[in-house]
Amino acid sequence: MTNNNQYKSIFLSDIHLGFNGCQNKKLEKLLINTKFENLYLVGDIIDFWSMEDKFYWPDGHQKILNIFESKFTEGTKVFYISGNHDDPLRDKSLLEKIMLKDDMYKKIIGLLKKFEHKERHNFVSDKYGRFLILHGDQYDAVTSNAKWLSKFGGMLYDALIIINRPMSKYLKNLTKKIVSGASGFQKLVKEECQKGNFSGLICGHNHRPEILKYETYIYMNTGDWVESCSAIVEEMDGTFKLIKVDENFDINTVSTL
Ligand SMILES: [Mn+2]
Repeated sequence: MTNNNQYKSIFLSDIHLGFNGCQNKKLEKLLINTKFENLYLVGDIIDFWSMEDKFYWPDGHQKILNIFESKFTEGTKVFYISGNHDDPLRDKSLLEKIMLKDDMYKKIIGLLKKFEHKERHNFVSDKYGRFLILHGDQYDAVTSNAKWLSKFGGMLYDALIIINRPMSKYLKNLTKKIVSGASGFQKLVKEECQKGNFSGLICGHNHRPEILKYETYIYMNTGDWVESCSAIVEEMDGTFKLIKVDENFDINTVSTL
């Protein structure tokens, strides 16, 4: 543990529960050792795409949802901001269709329905002002225009992660590069902030954890729980930190804002 373990807010994305590459044990360690008033789930928490290809739902993955539920019962505010892999949560008819397929889906979705759901959330930080929270796939032209290509990239990645981790990391970056192209992401962040009068953006999606400043705009990416095992936290004094659970299950601070 780095310092104290009481946070105002914690931001998690790309957990990919339901995918066998998810490092749920490390996340469990973080969750049971920290307290927080607000929990922001920034998309791709459940990997419905992977579960559709091959149904997978071990107890350890259910346990993560149970921890979220008990934190909620104890008074933590939980905001679920949907991503592309949990897109049934964006579409009622898709959600109803999926619930008919397996009772486990019913159980999972029933639990998630307790939380507040949205695709974009306005977050106010005492120290830095207004932030836009969204998953990030909204900026990924190919994901919305041709879901199959992005899905293919995902499948390729899922297959490779089992064979070779460093290689899969390289390929993930490569497929993301093809998918998102040189989209001028920083320009996009700036435009989005100017449009909505935000100080910055908090997202996930590309599995690259970072805290960046572009001109006066702040960009924070929570990373993922497949490879980086990282989260963004807001301290009680308003400081933001990027934290990471390492191979020894120790929690370290990577960068601070
Ligand atoms: Mn995503």
